[in-house]
Amino acid sequence: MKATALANSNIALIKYWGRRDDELVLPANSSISFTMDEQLSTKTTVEFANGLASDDVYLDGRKATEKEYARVVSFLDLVRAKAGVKLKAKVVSQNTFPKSAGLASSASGFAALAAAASKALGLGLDGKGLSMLARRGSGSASRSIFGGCVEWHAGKKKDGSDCYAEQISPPSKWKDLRNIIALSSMEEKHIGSAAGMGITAKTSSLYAARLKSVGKRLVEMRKAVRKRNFEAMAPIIMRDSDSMHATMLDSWPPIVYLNETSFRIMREVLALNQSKGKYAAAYTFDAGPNAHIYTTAKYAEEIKRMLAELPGVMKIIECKIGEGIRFSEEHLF
Ligand code: 2P0
Repeated sequence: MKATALANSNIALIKYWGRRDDELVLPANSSISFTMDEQLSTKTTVEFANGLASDDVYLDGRKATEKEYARVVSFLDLVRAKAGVKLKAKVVSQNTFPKSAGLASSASGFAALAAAASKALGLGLDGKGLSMLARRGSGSASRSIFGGCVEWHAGKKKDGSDCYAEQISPPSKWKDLRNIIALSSMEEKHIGSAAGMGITAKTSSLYAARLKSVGKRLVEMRKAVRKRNFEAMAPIIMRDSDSMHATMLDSWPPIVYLNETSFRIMREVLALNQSKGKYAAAYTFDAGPNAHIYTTAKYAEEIKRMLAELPGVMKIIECKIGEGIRFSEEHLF
């Protein structure tokens, strides 16, 4: 009753920020992302066994903190309930990148955990079922089940049965696309995503306007993805990130994830596009200050050189578009 799965992180083009149901993790709007390559991945081994008195959780070579442990155990409880078993589990998980560096480790983390735990208990879930399960651990994890370009449907039903992710374009169609990541902070975020989006939904007067405009951007983004038209995608990507961060700043107390380096990078990307006379690149930021610059292979070196010269940029990672979850026989214990 042991299984190992790998999942990669994903970076949204149309963001998820706000829920219609906290318990079931149902988002207020649909979102669209690209799954990253193996540089941003999590490998997780889960074993359910007789004789374990309690769950045992290790992350990146150390025992999980109390908070991490509680989150993993409540997720394992969901999987156990589905399988009708009471067995405790040992979980060992390894990230290829620093946790909480704003690189969406919970997306790859809960996607890998959902895949490994459900396989270990023989649940036999398909991609849709896995994305619905992963969603309960972390909303964005539902998208990391699949590779390429992925849409997570918000759905309308109260029970969440129409709320799942699916691939809308395979990674093979995006060989030329890059996400150049500029890390400008390794600190933990000052407020977690779940708490942050709750505050925004409750207090920001811009939030309702964002939900309205997201609907339009989703329609345009699906069309641009279908046509593989990066130039059409770029302004939508930037404006959706700006819209989300505006509602964060409009929250009370205000939520501010971006730092001086983030704003500097926004200006540099806009200037680059201006100088090329076209959309060569698009910035986007999650719940953290690190920049994700979507671009094509042609401009990757130029953008990396630009970033390397900026004060505050600590590390640059060039990611390609990656695959969804994989299973492995090379267990972590
Ligand atoms: C997204 N984010 O669509 C949005 C955009 C962040 C901004 O889903 O706090 O990585 O670890 O549960 O799951 C962030 O959510 O955050 C997220 P935690 P998670 O990707």
